[in-house]
Amino acid sequence: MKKENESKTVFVTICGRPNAGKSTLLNKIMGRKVSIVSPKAQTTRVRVTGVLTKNDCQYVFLDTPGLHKAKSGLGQAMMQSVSEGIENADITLFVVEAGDRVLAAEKSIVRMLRANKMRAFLVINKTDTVKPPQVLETIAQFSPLYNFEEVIPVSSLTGDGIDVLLSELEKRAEPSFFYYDSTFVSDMPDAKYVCEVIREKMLYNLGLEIPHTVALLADSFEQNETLVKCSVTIYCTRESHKGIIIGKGGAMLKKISMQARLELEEHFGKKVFVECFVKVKNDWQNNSSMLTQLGL
Ligand SMILES: Nc1nc2c(ncn2[C@@H]2O[C@H](COP(=O)(O)OP(=O)(O)OP(=O)(O)O)[C@@H](O)[C@H]2O)c(=O)[nH]1
Ligand SMILES: [Mg+2]
Repeated sequence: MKKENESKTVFVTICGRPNAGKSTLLNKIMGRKVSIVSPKAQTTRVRVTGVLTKNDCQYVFLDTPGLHKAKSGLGQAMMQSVSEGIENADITLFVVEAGDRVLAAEKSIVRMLRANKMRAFLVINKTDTVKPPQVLETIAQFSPLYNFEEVIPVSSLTGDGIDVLLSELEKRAEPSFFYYDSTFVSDMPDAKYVCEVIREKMLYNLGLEIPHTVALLADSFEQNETLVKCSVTIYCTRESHKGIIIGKGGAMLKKISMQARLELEEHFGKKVFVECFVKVKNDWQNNSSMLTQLGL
């Protein structure tokens, strides 16, 4: 543990509209995957911490769910986690997609920032997808919304601008002891990470509705030097969804599990055996004990 006079820390919350690329940004900063990513909105459901220690600076990042109008207990808990994340940050990264226009989600974030007089950077993401004049247009759209301390264009795909972002954040770090060991990366338990990777594969393989109405919980998780064994229950809300998730002769579930297994073997550096069961649990999104079990 470093002494206070030689180390510094900055707490950074990443927020923005669904699909702005917040989790991709965190993964790029970390140089590894800590938070799942997909082209579908509302991929991230719970806050994910990523801790990066570079020399004498510890950056503690919090990835949050995309801001949207909550329609269920799940949505409300997700939105609550965004405002708590903002309240606890030294700096909030307000992530927008290059080429986007201001919508209700951005206005809500601005209200949260104002309410707490939070310091914030405007981060224009996905600069690889537009021409430079469009980046300027996006800055012109969003920068009047708040008194941003910095406006930083980045591409979370190519890594462009990430070094500038980190150096501006480092300038805001305060002298303190390290809150986490310098090798610490993420607070997500392994069993939860397995569920998240499976959910990510569901987001890629199933249509729009089903992945948003599933919840995954690990029933068991064991590992030794060479093998990870995990049993997971996928809760869905309708019998018809269960059939689609399992697929003809189990083909869909097999495909999802196989894709997850390959990625998890890379992640853990050992063989992975995942067993998935699908169960119907009506209206779990409004079941408080289920939400607690999911970490919300
Ligand atoms: N081309 C390009 N694509 C990006 C970039 N950043 C993210 N994406 C893509 O944008 C999509 C959404 O990325 P996520 O990181 O899941 O977005 P998010 O903001 O975390 O979304 P939620 O968790 O749903 O709020 C994915 O398909 C990413 O691959 C970028 O800089 N360039
Ligand atoms: Mg996300």
